[in-house]
Amino acid sequence: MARRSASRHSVEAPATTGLPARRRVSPKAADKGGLPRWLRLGVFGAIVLVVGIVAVDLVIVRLQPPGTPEAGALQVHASMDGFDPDQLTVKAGEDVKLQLASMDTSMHSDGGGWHEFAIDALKVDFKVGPESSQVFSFKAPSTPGTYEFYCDICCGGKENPSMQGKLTVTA
Ligand SMILES: [Cu+2]
Repeated sequence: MARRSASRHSVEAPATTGLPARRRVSPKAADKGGLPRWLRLGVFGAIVLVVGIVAVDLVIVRLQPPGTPEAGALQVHASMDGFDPDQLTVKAGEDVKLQLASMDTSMHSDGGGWHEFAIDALKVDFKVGPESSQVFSFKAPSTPGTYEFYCDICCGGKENPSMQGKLTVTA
């Protein structure tokens, strides 16, 4: 009995001392390599804060029209969502001033933030660059009716424009 336990001891002893030793080493290494819990929480909080600020900033930039609206000019905002407004009304024969603004950034792969306001029947073709606006003018036709305007630059193009609207010419 005594011999057996002694021999068991001598056999098991290296194994038992070996295992805890290995276990003890790995947590120590992890503690040294990793950051303290409070610091990890702090870094996470800082990232959440920065991402939040950037998101709010992007929303504010999108809500603000690029450029100052010019008095007496019809305001048309163009973006990948379409024209805003997409219905315009003018008087026959009127000299129309139209301020076209692109609300999109140059980061857009589809057209690089450029948009167009074109009316084929009136030979109107205005283009505006990303996050900017420009005032254009054209003469409304003398005959009342409806004319379609569209953007040929972004998704769909001229054949199947996703950006289109109607210009109504009243008497
Ligand atoms: Cu467009």
